[in-house]
Amino acid sequence: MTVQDATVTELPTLLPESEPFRMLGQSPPDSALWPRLYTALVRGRRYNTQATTLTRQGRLAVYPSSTGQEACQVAAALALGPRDWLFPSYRDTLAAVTRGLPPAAALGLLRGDWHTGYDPHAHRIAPLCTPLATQLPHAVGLAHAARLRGDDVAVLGLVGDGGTSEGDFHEALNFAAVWRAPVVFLVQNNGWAISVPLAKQTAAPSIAHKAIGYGMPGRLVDGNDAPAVHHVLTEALDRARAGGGPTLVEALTYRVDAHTNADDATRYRDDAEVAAWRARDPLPRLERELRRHGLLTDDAAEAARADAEELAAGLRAALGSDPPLAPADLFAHVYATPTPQLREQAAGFGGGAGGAP
Ligand SMILES: Cc1ncc(C[n+]2csc(CCOP(=O)(O)OP(=O)(O)O)c2C)c(N)n1
Ligand SMILES: [Mg+2]
Repeated sequence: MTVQDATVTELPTLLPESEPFRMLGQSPPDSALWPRLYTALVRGRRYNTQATTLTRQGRLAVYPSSTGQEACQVAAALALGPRDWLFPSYRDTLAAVTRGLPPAAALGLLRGDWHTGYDPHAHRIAPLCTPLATQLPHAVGLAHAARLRGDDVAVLGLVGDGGTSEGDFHEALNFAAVWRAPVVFLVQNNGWAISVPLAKQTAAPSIAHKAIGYGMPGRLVDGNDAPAVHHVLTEALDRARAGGGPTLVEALTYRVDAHTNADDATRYRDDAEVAAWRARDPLPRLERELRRHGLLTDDAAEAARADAEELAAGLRAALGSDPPLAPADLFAHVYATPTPQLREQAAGFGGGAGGAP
């Protein structure tokens, strides 16, 4: 086969959709999965509002809310099998919680703890990653190692639209395709990288199109349609596990809140834009569809709300008390063999000779 033949015969299967893939209002509902997605969305929305409130009370240092993006978060978590791995960014605490991480543990890092706050191996969730896109080469490495060992594991790496401009994104996708690593990349394209709009980030027709250059399929999906995101990710993860290699998925969504509680989004975006996206809120969209098909009763909706309130109360209780701290930890893990200066400082600190904070 010549290069030209390959282009003609294989490109159509690689090209992403021109319109985002959707299921709400278009596909018959899955009566087991869709209500499950709904309950997770209700919990997710409450988790986001509660965590943001905790920043205002000084109980949490910072919180990058995923309000508006919950469909991506819960669909990502629920598409993974128990043996799979999740590689989240700082905005993906909700995906981690939906995967089963205790809600307060997911906030350890954002609370200012010096370590991740949970055991990544126990939960198969890598540490929430703040340096943009650096989680992706790690995701590929784990996926490639699993494949070499013959482990039946797929890996899902999450990244934002801004993160796709990083070298790590390129390196991760390039190696993933060359090695046919069992990894799926989910770009949550929320249109903004803090105050930088997508138009200043890339001139590509879509982020999903970038897949073609790496030699993997690209999918474009409505990121506010939880069943659609779940469907596309499940398909890609199954393909990865079956040895079919990586997939790049772009989910179109919107961050309704500011970048974090420390950001003022009114300085760079219009209220009209936010209002337009609020009208596409993933939660009422799924709720309407479930009710239309008789898959959600008032009692079930109330039970979901009560469950979400319980989650929020648990979070308040967990973050309302100060964690026990060992001040000498400041000196641990700095060097394998502490320097004389560190030893001196540690001794002064312990003795209270001007070293105490
Ligand atoms: C390597 C690196 N450069 C810069 C930053 C500062 N920074 C933090 S968030 C952010 C914007 C990221 O936008 P995007 O990838 O779209 O994710 P979103 O916040 O929208 O979820 C930037 C530039 C960083 N964390 N890491
Ligand atoms: Mg973004």
